[in-house]
Amino acid sequence: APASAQIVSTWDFGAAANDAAFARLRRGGSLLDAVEAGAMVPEADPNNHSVGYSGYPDRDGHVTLDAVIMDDTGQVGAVAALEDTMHAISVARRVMEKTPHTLLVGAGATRFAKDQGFPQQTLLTPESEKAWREWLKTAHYSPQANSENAPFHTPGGALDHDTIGLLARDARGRLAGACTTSGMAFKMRGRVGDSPQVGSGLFVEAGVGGATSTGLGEEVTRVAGSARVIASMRAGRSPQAACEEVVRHIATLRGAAIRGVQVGFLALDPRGNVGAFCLLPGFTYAVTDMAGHTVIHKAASLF
Ligand code: SD4
Repeated sequence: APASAQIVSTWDFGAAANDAAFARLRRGGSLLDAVEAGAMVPEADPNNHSVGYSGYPDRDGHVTLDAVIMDDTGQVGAVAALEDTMHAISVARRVMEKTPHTLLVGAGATRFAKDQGFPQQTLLTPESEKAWREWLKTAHYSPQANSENAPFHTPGGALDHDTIGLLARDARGRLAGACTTSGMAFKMRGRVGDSPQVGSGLFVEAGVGGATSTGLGEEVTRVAGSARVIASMRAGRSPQAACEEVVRHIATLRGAAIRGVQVGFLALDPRGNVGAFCLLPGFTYAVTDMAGHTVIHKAASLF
């Protein structure tokens, strides 16, 4: 099976994540093992300020993590607003495996992770704290539309470090996916984005495909974006056409409200067709083929 597996993930840091995911498959791991291993790479990376350790904090200075993992047999686990555990994806998987629930949030998620023996540590690094203190100087403590975007997205392009969503496929066309993030920088305390919400940040369906999203989560959640991509594929569209359909839908629905906002979708079908589309230029994704070779692609954009 590993011989014809395929891994895709969002952004160009996905290359390192895909390598880790592929290595896990090669060692006999399952698709879930693979996407978890991949997601753990940016989670541990101190230079990535939008996932896991060293993520930018919320407005109150707390780093809070969102993650989801799922396969195409209906298994799913997620955490939102998790604190003090670096590998949110592994806690999400533990929710899936050890609880009767699909989503734990906030203090409950944090306590569950601790009880499960995950190492507890502060996730705020001096560098992230500095960025937050810098932001505090000018920030109004009120939910301003798109202010969270500023550190990441400039008109005409998005920074290449962002939420990671991974999709994996095996030789038989079975699928699994993972998505993990520290959410939008300097978000309101308690804010949960698209990433950990099944159907928004990630969706996987047997025989149809997997889809994941990145960008301003509110614009994805509003339309249950990843579930909508899969619905479009179920209706016969290719992964590419489905990603385009949903981005166009968001643009039509939201009009001027999404000016300067980035949203991107990445999708994979059971035969290995890959699609991606975004609002603004700058969204990249990494595709790793059955030989373990990775190519970074630039997604086409609406604007
Ligand atoms: C969120 N979609 O929390 C995530 C984060 C992200 O650009 O992708 N940021 O809204």
